[in-house]
Amino acid sequence: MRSIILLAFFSLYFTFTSHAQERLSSTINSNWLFLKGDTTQAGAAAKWQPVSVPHTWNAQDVLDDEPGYYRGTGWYKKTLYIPADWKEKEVYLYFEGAAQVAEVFINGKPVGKHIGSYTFFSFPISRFLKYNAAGNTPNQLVVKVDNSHNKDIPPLTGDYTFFGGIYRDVYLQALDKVHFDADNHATNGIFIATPKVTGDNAELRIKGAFVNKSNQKKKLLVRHQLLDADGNVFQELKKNFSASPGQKVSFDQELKHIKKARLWSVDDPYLYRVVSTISEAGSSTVLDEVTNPLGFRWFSFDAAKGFFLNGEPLKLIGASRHQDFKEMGNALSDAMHVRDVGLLKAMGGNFLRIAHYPQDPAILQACDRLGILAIIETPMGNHITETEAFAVNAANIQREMVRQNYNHPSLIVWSYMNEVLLRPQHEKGSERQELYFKNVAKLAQQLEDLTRKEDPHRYTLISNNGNFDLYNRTGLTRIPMLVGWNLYLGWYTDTFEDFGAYLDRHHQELPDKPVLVTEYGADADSRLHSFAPVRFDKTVEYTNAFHQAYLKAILERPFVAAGLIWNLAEFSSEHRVESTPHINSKGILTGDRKPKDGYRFYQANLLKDPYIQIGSKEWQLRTGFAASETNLTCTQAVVVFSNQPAVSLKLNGKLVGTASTEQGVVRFHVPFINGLNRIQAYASLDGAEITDQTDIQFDLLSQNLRSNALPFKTLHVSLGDQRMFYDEAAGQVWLPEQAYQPGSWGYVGGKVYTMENTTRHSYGSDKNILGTALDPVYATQRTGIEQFKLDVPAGDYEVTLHFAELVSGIKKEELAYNLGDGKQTAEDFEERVFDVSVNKKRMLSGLSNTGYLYPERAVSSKINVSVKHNEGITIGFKPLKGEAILNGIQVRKIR
Ligand code: GCB
Ligand code: CA
Repeated sequence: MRSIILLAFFSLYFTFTSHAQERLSSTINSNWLFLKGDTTQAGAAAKWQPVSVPHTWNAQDVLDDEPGYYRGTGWYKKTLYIPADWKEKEVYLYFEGAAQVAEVFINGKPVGKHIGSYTFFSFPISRFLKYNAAGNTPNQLVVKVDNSHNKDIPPLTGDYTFFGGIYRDVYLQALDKVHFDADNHATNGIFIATPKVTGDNAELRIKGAFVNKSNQKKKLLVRHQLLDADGNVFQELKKNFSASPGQKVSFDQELKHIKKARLWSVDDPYLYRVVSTISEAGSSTVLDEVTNPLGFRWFSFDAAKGFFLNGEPLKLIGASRHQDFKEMGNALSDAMHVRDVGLLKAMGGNFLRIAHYPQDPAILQACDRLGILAIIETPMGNHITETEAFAVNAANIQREMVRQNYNHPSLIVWSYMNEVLLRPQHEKGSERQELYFKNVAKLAQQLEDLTRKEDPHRYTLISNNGNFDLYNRTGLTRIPMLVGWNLYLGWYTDTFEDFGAYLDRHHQELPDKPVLVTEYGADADSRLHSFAPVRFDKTVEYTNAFHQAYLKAILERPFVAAGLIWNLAEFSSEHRVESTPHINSKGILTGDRKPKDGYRFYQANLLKDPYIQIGSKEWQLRTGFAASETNLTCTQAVVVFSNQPAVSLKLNGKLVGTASTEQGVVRFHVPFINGLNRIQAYASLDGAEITDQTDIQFDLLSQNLRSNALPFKTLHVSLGDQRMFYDEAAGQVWLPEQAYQPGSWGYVGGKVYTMENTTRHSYGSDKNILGTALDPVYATQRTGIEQFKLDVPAGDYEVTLHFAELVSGIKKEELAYNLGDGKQTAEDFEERVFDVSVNKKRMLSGLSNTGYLYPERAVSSKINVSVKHNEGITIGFKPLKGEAILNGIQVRKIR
């Protein structure tokens, strides 16, 4: 271990001595020690864990089923060895992010503090350091990080997990005494704008500052070279300055009439680089050098005609993105960030909303390079705190965001405040609440003014939830240059046909305000399917219909500048308590970035190259009932996504049909057979063909449980449910419930459980059912069930009964996605007690919600049944108090 550190140190040292002039910057991500807990634990006896950054202390918290995650203090420490000749340098520590308050100490002395989880920060540390003498001289770097809730630091609340830790890269930097300003909000001191670009003429303006920390007066040359993509000098700007010891010198240099600049666009994201150097006049020795991206493009938003890039109309279609990954929290490598931008590009998207906070620098770098336009926003949503401290923090974060991301040509919009009136504070309709609204608008105006002053070349935006009147009345639709609506009609409210009407209303009532749909989406649990989808069932099929309707409405309206899917990928939201607890499943990719049908749908609509993909490929095992004893097939839909006009489909080599695509979608009715079903989809393009293929296993069942053709094996039924649920790990498909028919199977009596006392629709209960990963089975229920009957042949069977006490809904005043804490008390539900018998034998006695049936917790019971003759299996439910319930049942023939 020690030798590795020494080696690392020596290589760093030699790199340095051989290029004495350059700014040195390298990550110090390895070999940290971490301690979770408060200060008293940070003493000598404490157990420090070796970690490397990026690191979050909440990675484990997101793996369990229990609600909540650690919000508190974590300590990091690391030993630093500083080369002896860095004495002549200015040394900095640079953090790309730490959540949410970080305090840095070196050798026991406080170096600085940073507030805010999502912006970069840096500190000059020379005066705290001990430099290597003969051997290595250790310096102790300690960082205290705290992600506790703090009423003065945005975000206060939100539908995402506020992971804590040093979750991005950390750099150690050594600068010459003469260097570009490194004390301006962790920027590199250079700010590049293209105030005016047209097809053949461009203007460039480079502002910034440098400092002379040496003890001599210096004559210096500042030079900016514009290099084209091949590294050739395209333009150059230079100027001489003289700087006294300690002086900071600002510059503002302009180049007008740049001819023949190659434009940056989404199809041709041509990038120049600006290499800025400082050297002593008359010397070739470079004292400092930094590089920034440059793209020549111009753009505008028009309230009637939408968005224009380089004078051409461009419908902006894309997605929002959170910065976490399945089971990893937010501590990701750069490669994982970059990959997401690539996935958006590969979808055919051209627009990214960096939501709900600034993200890793790799994101905008990738946008620049791949040709994805972007919105970036500060982390303020749902509500504000009406304190001076909150306003100051919000302004600081805003300023940091703008300065740190200023040079990216892909970035076109600064945003702040997401759905800031979602949780209006104070009593509804009270004067105090009106004052609160005024305070929100006042803060918005301050942030707006600040942003426009910082950057007059980009647009500003506030994103609102779908409460038109409130945002309008409080002035929030007038303050920013652009209005964003996050719309979930057909999901949280109304039907998706109402979506277009909402946009038309905006167009009518705010005809001068360009409008962007900054969010739209619906949960899709890839395990759930339905051939008769309904709102809130979280099936793939409902979400497909939702996206079809939304994309159509967006494309039909030229005044709508942009449509942004919520969300590119499923993300962590610890408070979520639905079919995939702790996860918001609106992503069109899974949390580990596998395509869902939503992604395929957009590919089929947006990609120009020939495209064909079979939908729901992840649904590899299907089940269904044979048409009859002699027709051993079961016809189910298979969806194909393609950008070709017509698509054909074969099943096991035989043509099923050819059909025209509509909105990139075709639905085939496929007669599945028992066993392997090879599905091939293809489209022919002049002479050639594009194809896709998938294998689906089909377990063909018979409704006649005594069928000879298809003898009974197993059955898995989710009660109170009309969906199919694929449990991949168990290799099982749960079927929808049905009423009992003689010769077959099903329930007798009772009704489907629906959540009461709620304004929102749910499918069964929308709570997290603890103790299981099969939430959809347990969250749906038949209440008041009398019997469940199966007319199985003689044999030995295993019957598993699944129960969960589902209680009430969320309180009425709770809003859309704030789903409460999942805790219920005894007053929330009525007592129930019931017995369960199997073939008249009492097997479960006095099952009650004051006993075994804890609220929202999975309970199952396995019973062996011997069926002698033709009596089949009858499970009887006898209520003693309240009603009996059943959530799921599985029956397996043993012999
Ligand atoms: C919204 C929020 C976003 C949520 C989303 C949802 O409006 O802006 O943070 O995640 O809705 O899924 O409910
Ligand atoms: Ca169920």
